[in-house]
Amino acid sequence: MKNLKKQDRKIYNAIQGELKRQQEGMELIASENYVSEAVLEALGSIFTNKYSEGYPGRRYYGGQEYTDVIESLAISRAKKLFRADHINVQPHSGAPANMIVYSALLEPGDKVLGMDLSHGGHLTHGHPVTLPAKIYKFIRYKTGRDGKIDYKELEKVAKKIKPKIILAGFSSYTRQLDYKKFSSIAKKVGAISMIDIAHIAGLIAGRAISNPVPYFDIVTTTTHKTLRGPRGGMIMCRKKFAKAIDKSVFPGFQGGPHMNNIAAKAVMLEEALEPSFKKYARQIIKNAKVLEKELRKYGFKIMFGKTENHMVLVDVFSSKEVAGKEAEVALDKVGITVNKNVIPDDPRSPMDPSGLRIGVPAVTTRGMKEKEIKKIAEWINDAIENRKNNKKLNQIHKEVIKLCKKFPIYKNLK
Ligand code: DSN
Repeated sequence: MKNLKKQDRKIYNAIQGELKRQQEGMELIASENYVSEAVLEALGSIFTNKYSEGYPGRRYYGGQEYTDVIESLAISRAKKLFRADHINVQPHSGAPANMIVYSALLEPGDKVLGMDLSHGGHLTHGHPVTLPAKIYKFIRYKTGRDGKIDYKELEKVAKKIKPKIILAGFSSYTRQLDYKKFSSIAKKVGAISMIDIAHIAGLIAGRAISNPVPYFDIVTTTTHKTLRGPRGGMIMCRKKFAKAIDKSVFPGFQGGPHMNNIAAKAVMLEEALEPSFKKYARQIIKNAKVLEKELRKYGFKIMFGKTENHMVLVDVFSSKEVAGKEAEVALDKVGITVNKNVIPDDPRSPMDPSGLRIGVPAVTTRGMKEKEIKKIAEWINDAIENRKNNKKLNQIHKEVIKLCKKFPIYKNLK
């Protein structure tokens, strides 16, 4: 970064600080990951200079011979990976991808049945503070005492309210979804079936969990979580929805696609087709299960019964008598990054909820396995229990940095 260093020292210094934070920190935010240096190079490429409204072979401006190459490659690689009929790789991220789908398929006031936020759903699945919830009518389903979605209740509600879309998917739910049930309930009530796989796309791509694409009419995802690509979104759909989705992306919702980002998505998709990505995806699940087992041993209450994906949600308030926010701050002090999170029907406020969401995709990318995960669980427990003991926190922090240095993320970045 010699040009940046010379021209804009303040930004350069912040990037260097962030690099050190990422290298020396234990990243356990379930939605974060580290892209490869090849993905970074594509993202930082001169494709950022180009406007290319439209789609390969039918753009509005000239000079598209290379943008068409990269977007076509991204599409064909994504199709191979997810076996989808149609894919749009232009959405800027997950929230716009969901909004694009709603506006393609719904009229204002139409009903959507989606998962409740505190039960693991996402803000864009109908939380009242969001724009979609102001335009469409969201009715939200929940999980039962056993941590599973109550599909009988879901069917009953669907029959009663007749939603236009039944939406599956989550951002803090840890169990595998029953794709067949979602799809058959949607068919029974004449709804469009949609799933948001943002969190688990990498596990699906790596065949560590089964592929929902054959069961759903519409699939949205981000590209930067378990999939380990640049920040971005994608929409997959059955042929019959392709035209409506493409029109809703452009000109309906977005302007020029971010071609540097699409180039980086294409690089990530090729990486995800490699056999090593399958190993990565399987290791994520092994690591998450070890984390669950260890945290349980230390007395943490595990939500939803268990984990079947890349993360664990714990009720830290009832387990350790510490609020989510305070636990998050204590862990930050030892270089372990997690996020406070609501638990089902949380009695506490969303700004200071009862839970912590802890995910392993990023540490798994570094090469950490069961042995390191056991140590991480021990540090999480120690840091929370000794949150008022600065000496102990400093000692844990030193050990965290030492382990992170053994698993470097970027060997060539300076
Ligand atoms: N912020 C992402 C997550 O952490 O799940 C999704 O919005």
